[in-house]
Amino acid sequence: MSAPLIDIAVTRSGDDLWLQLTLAPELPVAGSLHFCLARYLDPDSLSGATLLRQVGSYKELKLARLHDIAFCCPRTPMERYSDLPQGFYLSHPDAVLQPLPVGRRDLGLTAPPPPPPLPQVEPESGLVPQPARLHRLDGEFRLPEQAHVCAPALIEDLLAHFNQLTGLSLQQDHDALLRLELAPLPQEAYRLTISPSGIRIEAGGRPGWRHGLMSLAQWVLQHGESLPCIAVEDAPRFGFRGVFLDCARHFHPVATIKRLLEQMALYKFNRFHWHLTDDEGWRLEIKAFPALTEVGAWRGHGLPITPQLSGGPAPYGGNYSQNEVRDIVAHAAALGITVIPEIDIPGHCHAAIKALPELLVEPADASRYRSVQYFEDNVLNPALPGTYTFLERVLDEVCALFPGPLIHLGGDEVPQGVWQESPACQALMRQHGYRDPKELQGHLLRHCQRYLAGKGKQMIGWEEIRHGNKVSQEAVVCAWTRLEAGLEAAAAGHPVVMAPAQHLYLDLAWSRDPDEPGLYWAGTLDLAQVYRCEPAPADFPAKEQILGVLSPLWGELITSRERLDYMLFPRLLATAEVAWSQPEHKSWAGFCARLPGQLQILGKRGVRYRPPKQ
Ligand code: TNX
Repeated sequence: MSAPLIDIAVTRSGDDLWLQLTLAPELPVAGSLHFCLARYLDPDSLSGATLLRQVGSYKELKLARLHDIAFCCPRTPMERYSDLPQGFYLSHPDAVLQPLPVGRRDLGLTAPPPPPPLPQVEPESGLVPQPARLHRLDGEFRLPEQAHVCAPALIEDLLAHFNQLTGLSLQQDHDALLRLELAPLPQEAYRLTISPSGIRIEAGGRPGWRHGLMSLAQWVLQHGESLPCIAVEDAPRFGFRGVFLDCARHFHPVATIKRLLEQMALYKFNRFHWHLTDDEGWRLEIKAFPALTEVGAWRGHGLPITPQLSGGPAPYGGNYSQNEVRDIVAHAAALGITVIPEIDIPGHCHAAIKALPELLVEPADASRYRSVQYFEDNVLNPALPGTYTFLERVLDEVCALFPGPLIHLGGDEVPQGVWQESPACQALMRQHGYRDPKELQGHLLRHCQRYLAGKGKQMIGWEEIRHGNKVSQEAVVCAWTRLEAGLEAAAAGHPVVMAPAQHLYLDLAWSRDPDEPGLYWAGTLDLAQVYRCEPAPADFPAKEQILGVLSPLWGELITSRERLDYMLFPRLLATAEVAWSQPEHKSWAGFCARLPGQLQILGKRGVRYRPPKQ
């Protein structure tokens, strides 16, 4: 570690937060100090420097020959170490950049009392998610490393994944010990029987066989070659069992995504919601607009997109080429997973706007707004022809790349005040008799919904796509602020995916311990809280509108694969059970008993899960 050059101290005054930054005496205090902090810095409160720029989490302060700087972030708590500012550097007038290692970081926090421990239960081998029925049978079956499998169809790819997970080398051939058979069962249902004479998996086709093989893989990974005999009958509660990964805030390489897809298949997830664009980065290659990734995928000192989040002067970013996307889509398909791409519009578009200002900016627009994450130029303008050119060309390529039926268009967190001083928007509102600027959002999304429909695709979006009341009922709504938003959308006739932050946002911190990284705007999330999620209450009349559940991992703090594993596991196992198992088959104590066996599987596969301590 290099010697610290900056100290940070944090104090609270009522609801407000004050930060003091102390630069080491040997530093020349001329030029600018740059850092990232996901809070709004009140410019009027600043002493010891002046604010030059504030864009999202990025701040640039002009130094005033003083070593002590202080400022206030109104009404925003700072309750854990992952909230602290990061990526400090100085830029001097002669353009030299100097990273500043941080020393003392004083949050003045005391750890809260530890949460209740997990229930004391005898560990037992089992499956996650819990199947509808699992009976122990007498005897054992020895599965040799090189057994044969017979099936009424080619299943080499299913076996390849099974072999990769278990380390066995099963092959499709005659004289089989493992038989896959067709049976008149629903899509994803399966029966798995391990008897002393062999193994049989019955299903209506590949989805069911795959799930049966995944259950078998979990059994093999817990028992080795001598498998206790069992009979499993199983079928999912929901058809939509999704995991969401934000690759915009921090970029994750293709290998990390493939690895996540493999873990998802092991726990019977079947939808991967891929968040590809946001304020801090545009990750998808679009041939019609190379600038989207050449400019929009990179942030750093002196670039059109400033440093963000974890910050620092060096260029940071990356994008997925269309070939890489096809590779990921094919890998997912082979694992029974459909990829749902998200192009987040009209808000969360800072990176796109910086990449294509000539198409996306109306020079005469004098509207003033600030997004939840402190961007002041991150919303597309629904009255500009360029917006439609941009979206249609992007959607053309997105639809060609992603064969699944659903395309996610975001729709979330459009800030107040946007469009109000835009002459083009005012004219559009007059033309259509719109009274509320929210109708402009509906206007744009309805256009996109129809455009997608013309290509045989269905729109899906966050709960705010209902704002302005223009998008039709066919649009799938993802409820995120609270469960009730999903129930309301379902009652209004939309198909709904439940992703209530209070239960399923895996970017939330595990506990109130200030050392636990994570966000906490919707509380903290221990394993029990995830497990308790009930996405379709028994007495809710429009239950059939609820397609299933989605567990999001937003990426503001996901700077590495280790952090990704830590936030996801083992919480994702609880989500898997929420998505797959009928409420009457769920049991918190039962889940805790099956957990040690599963953690062993994760450990063997190199997953850096958070050891359960609640
Ligand atoms: C809300 S959920 C957001 C994201 C953030 C997330 C952090 C949603 C549709 N929008 O932009 O990353 O909270 O938890």
